[in-house]
Amino acid sequence: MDLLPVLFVGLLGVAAYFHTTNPHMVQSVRHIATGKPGCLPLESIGNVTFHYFAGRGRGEHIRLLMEDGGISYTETHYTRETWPAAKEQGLKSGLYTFGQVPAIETTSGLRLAQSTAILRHLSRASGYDCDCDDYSWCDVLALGVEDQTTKMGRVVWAADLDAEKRRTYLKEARTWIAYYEQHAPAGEPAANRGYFTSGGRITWVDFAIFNFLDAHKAFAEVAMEGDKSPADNFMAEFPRLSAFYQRFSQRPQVAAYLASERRHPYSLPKKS
Ligand SMILES: N[C@@H](CCC(=O)N[C@@H](CS)C(=O)NCC(=O)O)C(=O)O
Repeated sequence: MDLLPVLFVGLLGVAAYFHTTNPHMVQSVRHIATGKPGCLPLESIGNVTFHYFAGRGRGEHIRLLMEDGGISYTETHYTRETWPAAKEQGLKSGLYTFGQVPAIETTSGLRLAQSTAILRHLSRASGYDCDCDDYSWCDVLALGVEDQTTKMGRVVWAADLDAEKRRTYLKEARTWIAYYEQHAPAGEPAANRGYFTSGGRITWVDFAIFNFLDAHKAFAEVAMEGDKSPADNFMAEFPRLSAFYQRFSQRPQVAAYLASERRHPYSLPKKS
């Protein structure tokens, strides 16, 4: 019996086994195939229609990632007036799974709701996906952002929001922000090239964390009736996060977007 084909098939079997079980191998093969790093890279997703309101809110980290990643997108810019009909239509078509936005549609045929799911999915197509080793850690960091964002939302949207309530919220939010300070890149030059995961490159969680800090900063600084005291400069208490914030905002595409007219100004919800 000729042993060569047997040996060849055996080797193929061993390679296939490692290919499907070793995350490093899987990731390397996918990197070669798509040209993109990360655990689950995707081919291009085409152009994106971004369904959201004409405001920052839960859409801003997604916009930042699309801007930095060169994903071309158009927006719906819903308002209080246009939203009810859009909601009805989005529910009917199934695009708004829970009758809410953000949601995206892509020319490659993808339809997706939920801001974190959208951010994670777009990251796979733009090379910002986390490495397989960091996959769950990225979820931990992003879900922590989500938890505190929900708490902030309750304060920001409360009908009785005033300067005192803002002060109290920001005082309490420091506990949560401090957890991110502990995990922020440190050292000189900053470890991990200044980003939150171990791979030495930017990933989608950096967008979520930057936006989380930026939303708190904007809330702390926005003018509020009857508040003459200086803005709460909470970021000064977090040196690693401040360095991360600076570094992130200086990324060329991010800096261009932050200074552009495409960026919606920050404003508190109107009291009706
Ligand atoms: N967990 C969702 C929350 C989405 C959400 O609360 N969307 C709000 C705007 S920020 C919305 O669509 N509100 C209008 C409505 O519920 O009718 C996400 O992160 O996408």
